[in-house]
Amino acid sequence: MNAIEKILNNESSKIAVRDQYDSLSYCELNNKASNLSSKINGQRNVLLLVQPGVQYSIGFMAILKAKCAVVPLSPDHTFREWKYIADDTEAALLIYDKQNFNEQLVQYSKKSLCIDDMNLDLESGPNDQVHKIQPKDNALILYTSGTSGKPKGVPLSYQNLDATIKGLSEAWAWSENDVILNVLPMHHTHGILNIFLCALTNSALCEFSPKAKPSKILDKLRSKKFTVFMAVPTIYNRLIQEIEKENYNSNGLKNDLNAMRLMVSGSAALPVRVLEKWKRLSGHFLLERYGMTEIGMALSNDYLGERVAGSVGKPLPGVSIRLINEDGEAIDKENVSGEIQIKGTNVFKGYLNNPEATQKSFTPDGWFKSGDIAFRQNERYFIMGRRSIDIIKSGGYKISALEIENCLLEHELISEAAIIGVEDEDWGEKIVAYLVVKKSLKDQDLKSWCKNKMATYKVPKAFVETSRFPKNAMGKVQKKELKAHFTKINSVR
Ligand code: MLC
Ligand code: AMP
Repeated sequence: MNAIEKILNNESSKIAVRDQYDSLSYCELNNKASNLSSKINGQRNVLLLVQPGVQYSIGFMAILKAKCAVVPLSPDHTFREWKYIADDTEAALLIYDKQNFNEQLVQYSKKSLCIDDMNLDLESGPNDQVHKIQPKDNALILYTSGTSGKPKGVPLSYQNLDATIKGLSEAWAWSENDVILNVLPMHHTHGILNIFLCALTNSALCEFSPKAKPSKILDKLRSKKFTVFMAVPTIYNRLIQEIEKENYNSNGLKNDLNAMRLMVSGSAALPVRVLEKWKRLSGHFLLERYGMTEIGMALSNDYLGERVAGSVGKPLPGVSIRLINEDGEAIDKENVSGEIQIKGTNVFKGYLNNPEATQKSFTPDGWFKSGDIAFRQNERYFIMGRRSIDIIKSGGYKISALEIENCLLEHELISEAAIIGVEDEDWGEKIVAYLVVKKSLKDQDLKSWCKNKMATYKVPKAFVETSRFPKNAMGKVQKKELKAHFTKINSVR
């Protein structure tokens, strides 16, 4: 049975999802989702703008039960960003909650439903017959930043989701006894696929605690109620800082955390320094894995076997990986770096409405080109960086330099803009804007201006004004030089 089919047909009285307000069993979740789905029928792609939690879970499953694709929107985005996705997916319906009510978006949407206003407690759902899926149908459309500026829609079929969920379930030994704490946003792969859908496929319990502060996460983890936790490196780094600040007793902490069977890090490179500190403080050797919106998960350290610091491990079940050199040839030797390319049922078919980007992203023989550079040692992969300087990973979010540059150029006083990602202990990479301006601008004014146009996590953390950019003979901005310049001016300060 397909993983999602398993969730949609689970009638058990075991608790499936919990948040600070409510909890639902699998049976209750499916009944409510069935009731809501009867209001959705006939739409194709449905926008879901609901706070991570129980209501989000109902909305998500209802959309699938109505045989539509879920298009999750981030509560942190601006109307402009939502509108882009609404237009690109030609979504005919928006499901939102009161907390995220946005008049402009509701007015813009052809049809909208406020999930909080609906009575979903009918005796049984109108659709509560056995729910069947078509493996090749799209279940989910996620948006990811690209090198070309505008975010790209990534349609994921039931088959794609099933491949990653089953691969992770086997590799990480998921079971119905698992209880996972979910602190991640619910519009990206890590939160949706690795946490939410893996937990529910395995009849486990997923507890949502969105945007929890490090102290709250630590309290929860120490409660001994959870068996699995997954986060991005920034979150582990902040937990370490909290432990050090509060002077936790290390033995006590280790004891409190020994109910956890698995702690995973992913979405960005985990610095070995963070891995080692976390191991010393918590007793857990973080399991690092590698994935991407377009492919779900591809590589993982062993759950039971040896985990290697700095490595993202070996291919997950059903995933084929190869490294390709600059001449497009497969590398068969160890310790030689090349681009990671991926094949498998987990890999999506192509970007939404974007055949050109799709064609560029696959080789003629069907391998997906990740743009990430790695080498292999003792059959394990080590990520070295990305092919494009214009793709930045900050706190686990992928951010396109070009998207921010294009936006900054709309400012009447900015004549040129170059965005770079500079190494940062907290964010992994921090966004910095270099600007050529017609008149000097205050950082605070620029930040406020940006916040009207883009999610705050995309807003540059620093602005540097300059009279001209270093460019090569072709007129291309030399971003490596800007990075070196930023490092230099900050080491002097
Ligand atoms: C928040 N801010 C960020 C940011 N997150 N800035 C840069 N990068 C980020 N990631 C902004 C805030 O809006 C705020 O702006 C300021 O920085 C300080 O915020 P904060 O309170 O310190 O941040 P917080 O809200 O606690 O969020 C930090 C975080 C969050 C790490 C919890 O960024 C997060 O949840 N990241 C996970 C992203 C994720 O799930 N990625 C998976 C992608 S899937 P201001 O101006 O208001 O002060 C994928 C595939 C795979 O990658 O392999 O998994
Ligand atoms: P996204 O497009 O948001 O899904 O991000 C996918 C990208 O995150 C990958 O292409 C990598 O660059 C990066 N990534 C994910 N996991 C890791 C990891 N463990 N180490 C380094 N980079 C990672």
